[in-house]
Amino acid sequence: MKKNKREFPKNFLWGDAIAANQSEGAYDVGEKGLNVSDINEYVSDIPPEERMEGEITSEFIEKAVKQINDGKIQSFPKLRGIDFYHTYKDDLKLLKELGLNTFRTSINWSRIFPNGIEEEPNEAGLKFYDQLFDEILANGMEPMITLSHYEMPIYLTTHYQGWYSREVINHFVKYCKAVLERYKDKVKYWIVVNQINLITYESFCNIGVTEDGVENLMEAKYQGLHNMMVASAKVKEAAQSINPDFEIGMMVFADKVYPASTKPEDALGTMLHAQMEYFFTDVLLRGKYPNYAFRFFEEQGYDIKFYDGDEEALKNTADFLSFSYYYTNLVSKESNDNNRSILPNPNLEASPWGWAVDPIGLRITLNDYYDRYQCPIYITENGIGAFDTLESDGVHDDYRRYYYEEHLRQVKEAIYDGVDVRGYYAWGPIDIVSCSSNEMSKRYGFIYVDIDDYGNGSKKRLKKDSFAWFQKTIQENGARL
Ligand code: BGP
Repeated sequence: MKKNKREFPKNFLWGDAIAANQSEGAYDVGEKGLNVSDINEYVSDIPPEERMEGEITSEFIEKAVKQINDGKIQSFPKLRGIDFYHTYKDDLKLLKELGLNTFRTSINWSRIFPNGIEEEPNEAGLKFYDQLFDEILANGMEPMITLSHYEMPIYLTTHYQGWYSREVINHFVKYCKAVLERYKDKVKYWIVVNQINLITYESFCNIGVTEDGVENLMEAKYQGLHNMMVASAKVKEAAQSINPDFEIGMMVFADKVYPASTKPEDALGTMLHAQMEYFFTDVLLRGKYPNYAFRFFEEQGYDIKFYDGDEEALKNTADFLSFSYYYTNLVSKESNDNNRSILPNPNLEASPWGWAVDPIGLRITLNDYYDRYQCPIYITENGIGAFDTLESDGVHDDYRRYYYEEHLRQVKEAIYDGVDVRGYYAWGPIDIVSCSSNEMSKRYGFIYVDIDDYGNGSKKRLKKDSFAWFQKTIQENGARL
């Protein structure tokens, strides 16, 4: 009888992930345009658990753009990031020392097409990524590159309503073709859209739809997501003819939920919630809308328009599934009725931002996805954001080591279960600006970066205690986990 191995495969990808918009800074260098993340403001006087991106109006966008153009940039941390645009050589050296054999980042769409609508790509932007990818490769890491990680040019949101507009599909495909062609000999692994399923929060950065001029915002967002999925499938088709060896992946935020009680009604609510999370993986990995989605849209009163050629385009399915995993939640019948919201799990500890720590949930998630799709899986984000304290003798982040140890143990269990996990990317190896709360204080790195929420600090990099632990874990290929 065949036996599954309780060990990480020899060619396992040990990686770390960041995104251009949270790290590069240099917002006005090389003719870059502003993007959807650049205008995210850091607001200090709200509690951590409420610091999640809400809806954004065009009034807010106009005000933010004006402030930025007037040079009042202090409260927009993503304009600064950690200055990775200028420090990437030294930062990558540290990541090489950490022992990574792969590194994930994104191409900042607005560096390549500053407004999104130009005919030709911006050479200065293309050159930057030539140098960055060369450096990643020179440090012995396989690049895994995200084409869209919340970096849509802001112009496409103010003039087109983001992904709600069909024209944005063409602009996105044009951008993707330009970079796939340019980097075809440097990058093999691509993720088309980061966390494509985020519809309730981080949704402006994901979909770029504002409340203005749309009758029903949720319907417009689902239409935007439909357009994004069609675009993703078109990019897959184009990529295949640019380089047949490309591996083109899709990515979701793994929103694992458990029933809030043993009541069958809550189990049903959980199933319905999970279905509309699977919706995105079902479409992009199976090539068509699942039947349950039609009932959901009908009951919500959303009319999602399919255009000529959409059904055919969606048949270009992704080569692999990748997901981010941070926490799990509970669902009851009522919470699901009430706009599919989620409830905290009293059995789990949560971070100050309310993200429940649930390593076992990662094993369950891996098995669920693999049972459903039977395709290669990459965990492209997993990590814990914390308030780290810089002491005179360093940052003692035992909680981070504990988090990774427990989660990686569950990855190993899933491998023993027979799941085809090909890679694991910790989020993020080096402190960067938080995606959802736009602060530096929510730190994820194995490397501390001396910058505060307002951009003050020496920018110095310093290894935290968890650095040595992760380095050893990679060296041993996870043998001691
Ligand atoms: C995901 C995003 C990342 C990242 C991570 C952690 O949603 O893809 O960009 O930042 O979450 O989130 P946060 O930075 O909000 O803690």
